Amino acid sequence: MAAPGENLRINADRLWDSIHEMAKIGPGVAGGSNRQTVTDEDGEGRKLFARWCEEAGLTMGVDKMGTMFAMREGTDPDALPVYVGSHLDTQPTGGRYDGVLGVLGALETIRTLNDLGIKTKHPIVVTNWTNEEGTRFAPAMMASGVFAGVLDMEDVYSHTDTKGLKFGDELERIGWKGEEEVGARKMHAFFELHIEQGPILEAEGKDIGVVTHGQGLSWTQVTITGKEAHTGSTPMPMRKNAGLGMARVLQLVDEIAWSHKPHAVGAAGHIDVHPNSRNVIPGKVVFTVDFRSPDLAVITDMEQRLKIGAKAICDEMGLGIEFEKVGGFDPVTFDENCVKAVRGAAERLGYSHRDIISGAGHDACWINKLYPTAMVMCPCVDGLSHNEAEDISKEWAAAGADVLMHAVVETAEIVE
Ligand code: HGY
Ligand code: MN
Ligand code: MN
Repeated sequence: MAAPGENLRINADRLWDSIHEMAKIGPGVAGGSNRQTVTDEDGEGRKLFARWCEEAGLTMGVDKMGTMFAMREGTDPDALPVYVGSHLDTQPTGGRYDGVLGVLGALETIRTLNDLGIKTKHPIVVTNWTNEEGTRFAPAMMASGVFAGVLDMEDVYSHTDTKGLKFGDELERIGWKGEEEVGARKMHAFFELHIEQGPILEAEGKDIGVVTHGQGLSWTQVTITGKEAHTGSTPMPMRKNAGLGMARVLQLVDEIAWSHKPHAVGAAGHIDVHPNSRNVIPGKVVFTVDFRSPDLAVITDMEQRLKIGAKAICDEMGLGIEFEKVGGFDPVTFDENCVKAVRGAAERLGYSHRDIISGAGHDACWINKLYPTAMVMCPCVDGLSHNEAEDISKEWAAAGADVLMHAVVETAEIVE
């Protein structure tokens, strides 16, 4: 397949303006974003994205998980489309670029092809996957997981947020539950642009990450039960302190992850304490342990040691403990040809680059199970993400979107 020439570049100002226009919807309190999945803010962001797609002449389809597919026709209607995109939902204290750069970078490809009147054999479909973050409703990468056949739609429809609202009801309430069967669409390939969310590219002065692999993820929800009692009048030997049990288990989580250095990581980001009252000893705590590694055997070892060690801690303290697997996927190896298209694009465009393993999970990790898939990464300041101070430069955004466009256009085959 002929690669486009090095002068084919996106419009960096237009991309940058679109990202910051989107950031006005569901703003965080500190300059980032709080556009959590299937909230009214998510609905507003979807409306803006849909308007931009219409202005770019794209045909919109929405599936039963609310994922948005905006298609630019190819010259060969029988050719499977090249899909390209990411997610518009954010963390509660998220940044402006996580996911958004990938969706709007994909849209910028279309806008640039339209400007130049470039046609491709394969259609190109810009995609906004529903609920990539998994923060309001677990698990992460929910819609792409249903699309890939690894999650059950009726089951995830019933998943609730901390207020007891159901995902399926909320998707319907914001008016974005589509008609299309999830997974019915067939792809020629899928590409995703994403900020690195780690420190490597910036530290090494690289413009582009050529993502060859993605590390695996395991989410185990742990429930520890003790006994509510007065924090003042209950003698220490009589306490059944679920909060203390959790503290000792979290120390164990840290030790387990460190035992597999340098790549494995472990922490708990979600913690609910009951009744969470200043003068009541916690009777119940619910928290999610997030383990990750590029090596599946390491993930399995960490899960097993968590269960054995946490059970021993709770037995010794007279506490109850339950475990529930609430999310996870195996380490990912992306498609060689798609990775080559990304690497070749970075070289052709003169961007410094290095191969990299994705530390975070992405929709591409699930789609890679079905179709040839690869990712492009750009640096982010101090490697910071899932924080309102998340930041990138316009130049990094443009480099990433240039490489994304070249990989997509080469794979979609330019028609002279
Ligand atoms: O959890 C993840 O890795 C992704 O940011 N949802
Ligand atoms: Mn993301
Ligand atoms: Mn994220």
